[in-house]
Amino acid sequence: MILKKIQDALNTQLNAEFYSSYFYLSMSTYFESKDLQGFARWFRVQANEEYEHAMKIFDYIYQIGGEVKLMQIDGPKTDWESFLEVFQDTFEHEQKITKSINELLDLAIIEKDHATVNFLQWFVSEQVEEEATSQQNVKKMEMIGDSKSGLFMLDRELGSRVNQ
Ligand code: OFO
Repeated sequence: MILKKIQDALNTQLNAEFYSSYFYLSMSTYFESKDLQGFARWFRVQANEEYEHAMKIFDYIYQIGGEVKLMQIDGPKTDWESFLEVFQDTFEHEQKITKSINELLDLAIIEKDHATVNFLQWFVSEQVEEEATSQQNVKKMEMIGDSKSGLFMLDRELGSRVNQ
């Protein structure tokens, strides 16, 4: 039987993943409005991935006999000072998510909830990848600077991202 504090923490993480999806969808709409369809596509795929992360937690809570509690999802930021800022926000957000996954894992370890410790391993690996990718995107945007052709090339590159 699932411990109430683990269930609550999983539900909080579930909400964070739904928020992530909403946050990235907001970035996607921002780039649509700037006619950067490749960037819009990349963030839309990212939003889909975050939804999948949320549903992994959703399914797991039921699998272990718990109860899913859906909570209000905060409204995401909808405008940015620059394209670079969007990518910086992405990296910063992923660092926050890593921290919350680690805290959840710490709790599962303290509570000796081995099933949840095992379940969270996938998220630990995923966060290494998510942070690396978002940091690479920031670096690429910094290299591009004010170059329109660089922006066009990166838009084309990111636009080739497909749903996994
Ligand atoms: Fe971005 O990995 Fe889930 O939140």
